[in-house]
Amino acid sequence: MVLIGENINIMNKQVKESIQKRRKETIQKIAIESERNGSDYLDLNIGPARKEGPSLMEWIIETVREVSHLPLCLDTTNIEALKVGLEMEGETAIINSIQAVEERMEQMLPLVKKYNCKFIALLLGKEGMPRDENERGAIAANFLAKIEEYEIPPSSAFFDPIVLPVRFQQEQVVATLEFMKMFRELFPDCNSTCGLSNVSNGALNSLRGLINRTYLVMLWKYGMTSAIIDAQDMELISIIRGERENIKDLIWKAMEEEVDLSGLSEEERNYVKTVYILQGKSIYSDSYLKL
Ligand code: THG
Repeated sequence: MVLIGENINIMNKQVKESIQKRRKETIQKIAIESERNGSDYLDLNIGPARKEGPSLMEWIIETVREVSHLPLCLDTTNIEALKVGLEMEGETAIINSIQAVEERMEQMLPLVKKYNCKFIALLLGKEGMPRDENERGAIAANFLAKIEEYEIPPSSAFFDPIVLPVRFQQEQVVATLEFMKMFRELFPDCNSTCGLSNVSNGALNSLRGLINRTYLVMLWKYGMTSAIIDAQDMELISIIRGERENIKDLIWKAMEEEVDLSGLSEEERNYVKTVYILQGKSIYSDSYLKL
């Protein structure tokens, strides 16, 4: 599983300030820590970057390159900024992301071709958010046809089925799982990824790590090949790296059958209860662990 550290993100207050004042320290600290914790890529999320997008992209890549050699995931909707990043990083970069809208695909797939880079194919079509797993499948099939039209290898695409918050859209969390269940069979040569932390947005801070970790292990069972994650969550990284096999096995088991909670540790019970929430078997509430 390819892990992309999400922490250099303009939505974070300190990162935003660091970018506005062009002060390298915060960003470099995050880059070093994300690499040390085991990230494979760093996501550089500079948002729409309407002002000075290209110079901002150049500055932030130079800033990160002074302290880390990890490959980069260029997270911006600003095409001019993206081009600067691709000139600097070439085929090691991942474009984050290309929306499944004709205009965006036709604008951006030639860049994938030119730089021979990878890209995230966001399953957000012209009608907006897909409603269920079948709409996700239809958008993905259409996207793959475009990719083939441009003679881009399907393995360069990381399909992102869009992860939404369980607190507000529990049925969509289930739909994304259902889509992933079909994915390997429908798109065997393609990669997949997601913005994992979206799933716990708005949930109690004390629950976020647990929800994120459980959901990623569930998506992993269905063959997800990558995720954009909180690189400060060492527990998440150690589970994915195979250092907590008991937790992984328990989550995979709870996905298939009713697990007897008596005799489990509190940590294990919490993982099992979270599986049932993310499968839609129990309804989410902030106090679900206490029920
Ligand atoms: N798919 C793709 N790219 C993405 C996303 C996606 N990039 C951005 C985002 N979604 C993934 N990255 C993050 C980064 C941070 C958080 C969530 C997703 C996050 N941050 C904290 C919070 O909101 O509480 C802190 C930020 C703040 O201070 O507000 O949750 O889905 N392809």
